[in-house]
Amino acid sequence: STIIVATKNRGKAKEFAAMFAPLGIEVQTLADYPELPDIVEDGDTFAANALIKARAVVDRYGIPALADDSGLCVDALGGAPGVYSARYAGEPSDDSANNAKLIAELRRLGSQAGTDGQQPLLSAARFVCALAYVEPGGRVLQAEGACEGYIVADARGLHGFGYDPHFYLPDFGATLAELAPEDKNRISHRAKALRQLISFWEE
Ligand code: ITT
Ligand code: NA
Repeated sequence: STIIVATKNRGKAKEFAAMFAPLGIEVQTLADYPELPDIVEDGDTFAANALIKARAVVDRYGIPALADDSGLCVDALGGAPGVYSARYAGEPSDDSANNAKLIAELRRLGSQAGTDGQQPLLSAARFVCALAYVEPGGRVLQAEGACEGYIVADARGLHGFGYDPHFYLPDFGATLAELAPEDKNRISHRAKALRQLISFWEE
């Protein structure tokens, strides 16, 4: 079978494709539906934005859709960039500009949250992922997952996307971008949210 994930983010698309593959589910994304107008994500929460994105696809095409709204919440920044993670450094969204702004803000504040071995940690942080699955009849399933870690100044690793090179996991002694994709897809905010969603599906 096939599922439509209402995303234009290639990093997310790749992770969903990998996580759904063992279930025999193929992923389509908005790249396969280019005529859909840009969706205005003006919700206050990840959950609200995920619902907005899923509903836009259901309303337009009359097919079930899954949407992911996610981002990085940094303690020393009072939870920022949060729902603004994609456009932290302005629009259009640009991962390297967002990462540069994140580190510049933490440096400006002189933020420190200790060290892990030799690795200086700038702040505790978490990734959050909200998922919304909406059916044409109106049935809605929502799930959420988080992944705890620390922000580090030096970018490390080539896997993943977005803020991954600056997101350090003490348990692995590595950033999310240094983990093999299959490891990220076991422990990430997105993986946790998807496992929860699947458990709701099975009920
Ligand atoms: P869609 O709305 O089309 O899905 P988007 O990139 O605009 O794509 P969001 O509004 O949910 O998606 O913004 C999420 C931002 O948070 C994204 O730009 C990433 O930089 C960051 N992010 C989310 N999950 C991440 C992850 O697993 N690793 C690194 N950064 C992540
Ligand atoms: Na968003």
